[in-house]
Amino acid sequence: TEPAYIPKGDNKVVFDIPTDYIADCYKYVGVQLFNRFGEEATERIPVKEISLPKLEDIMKLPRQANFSLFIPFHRKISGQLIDIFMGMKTLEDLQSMAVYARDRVNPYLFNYCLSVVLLHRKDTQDLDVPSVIESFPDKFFDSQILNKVREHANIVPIGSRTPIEVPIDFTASNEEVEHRMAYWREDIGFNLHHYHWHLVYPFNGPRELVNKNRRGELFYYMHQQIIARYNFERLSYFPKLGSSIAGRPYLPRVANQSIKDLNREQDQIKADVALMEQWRDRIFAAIHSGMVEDEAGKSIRLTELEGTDVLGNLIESSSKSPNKSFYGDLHNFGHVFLAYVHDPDNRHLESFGVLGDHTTAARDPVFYTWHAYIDDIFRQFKETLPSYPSQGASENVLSTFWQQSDLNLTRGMDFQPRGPVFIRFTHLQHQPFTYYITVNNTGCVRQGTCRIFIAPATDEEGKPWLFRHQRTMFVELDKFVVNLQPGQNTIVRRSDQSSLTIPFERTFRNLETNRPGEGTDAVEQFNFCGCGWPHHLLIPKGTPEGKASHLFVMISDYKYDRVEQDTNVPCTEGSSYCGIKDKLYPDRRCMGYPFDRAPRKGVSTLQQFLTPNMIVKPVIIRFTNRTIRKQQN
Ligand code: CUO
Repeated sequence: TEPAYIPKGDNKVVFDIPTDYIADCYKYVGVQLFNRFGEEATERIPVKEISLPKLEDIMKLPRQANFSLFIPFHRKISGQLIDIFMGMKTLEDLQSMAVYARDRVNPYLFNYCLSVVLLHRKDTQDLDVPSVIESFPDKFFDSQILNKVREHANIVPIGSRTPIEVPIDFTASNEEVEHRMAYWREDIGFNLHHYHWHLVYPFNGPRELVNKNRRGELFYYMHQQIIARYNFERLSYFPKLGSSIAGRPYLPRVANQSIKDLNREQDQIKADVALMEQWRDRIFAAIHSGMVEDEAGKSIRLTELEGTDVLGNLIESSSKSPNKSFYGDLHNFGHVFLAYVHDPDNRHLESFGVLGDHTTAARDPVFYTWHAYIDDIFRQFKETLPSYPSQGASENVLSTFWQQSDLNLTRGMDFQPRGPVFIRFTHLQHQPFTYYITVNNTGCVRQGTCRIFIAPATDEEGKPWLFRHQRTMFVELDKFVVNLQPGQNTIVRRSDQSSLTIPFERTFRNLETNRPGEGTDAVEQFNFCGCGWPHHLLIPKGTPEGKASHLFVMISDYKYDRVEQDTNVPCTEGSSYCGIKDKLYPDRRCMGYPFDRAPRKGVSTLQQFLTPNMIVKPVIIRFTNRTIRKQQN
């Protein structure tokens, strides 16, 4: 009865569907159901009767099972359902198909496929997909919280309800050292960004969905930045942290388990650890020889500019991999092996853990170990590339603190009476700030790209970095084009203009983030726009004493950066980690430039790396352990 998508400006809709569409098990109460939900509806939408395709294969995944794109069988049936949805001739037919499938196929599978399709069909560009957190709050919050929400809704009338507070330190205690990073790993905005990234860049499905400009390289860069940011946060350890909680259906992973050969007939998975080793060895051999072999036995050179992209598709792997049967599916299977570490042969009949699901994978510390390993493989390749050639303070403080925000999660929950119940959760936030950059242009009028990064100033022991270590720690903060007059120029740029972040309201799009009764602002173009680093995590947490950091600014010649295309399109925000929808990646340089490669000979410190178009400023990141309530609009 909740619509699969929401026509703009209305969220009380009920579908009048042909009785054939009601799932067999509920046919006997079909009419009562309509009456029950129809009462509240402000709009009824008739559903057209169409000839329905067979869903048998797709329905082999039970409705109660969890769904994982990493599992080849799930991948196959999701490809089938995406094909069916993409193939519907009109929007009306798609709606009929969606209504029919909704109560038959696995809900996670259904939600994923329909989201991908609404994101990619030409005729659905103005439709809103409910946020995954709203459809499946249990992937983000513990069942105890959700039970409290239900109880509250049952007892307290609309208008008198208060937010349900999510306690800090819900998932573990600080006895577990890894728990000190829970505030970051379990940050809802971060997990939504990661989930969206994979929605926008699916690794299989119809060609036009996978074939996107530099998708393999973006897989490398976006995940490399996650690792760099995670490491920065780790260097900011401060005890007594934590925010939200892990989903209930996932099995825990305890310390010191190791992966074993998988043999799970029910999931159609049989894979040996030795196979992973073989894939790994072949990938390394390819990197060391600078060539990969495609399916026809032809060699493809891993070039300076495109090699990372080829490797990204090969390692992830996506259907753009030049030779899947030989190089395999290393990264995806790493997720699978780790997700089943507690029950590799299904003897306990247990489903996968959080690693099996993009929505939740990044909550597990081992995600960072696995992705750091993947990142190391890319790094080996980058080491083979030539270094970028040489070209010719008052204390800056960034402040971080906790913020509490409210979210309405009740669409994904079935209870009566309806009406919103808010959850109040705690996340990291920083004080807005402004960059003032002085550039001396010794040439004529020209354009440049201003690239801003930040890294910790010292390693975990407080010692100065070797540049070859520090360069992997740089996280991007912003990237934008500047017009430079001859002589001195001052560039003023606000932190909230960052090219990698999207505002809080967009991360949590169409969840009412303001108080009940005060109205919601127009929902933005939000399908693709849901991808983007959450703005509240732009600045790493820092420490109470002030974490010494290096702020790096560089102006590169726009002549070599420019990509000719019309970027006057909606939602170009967040492009650094997400690209721009249906466009080329808006920067011709290798992603991560200038830190993606080993330094030129003789450079062992950051200072030695600097050329006249670069500058480094010391910056302190100071964390204050106070909590601020978000101003409600
Ligand atoms: Cu995003 Cu492994 O690619 O989780």
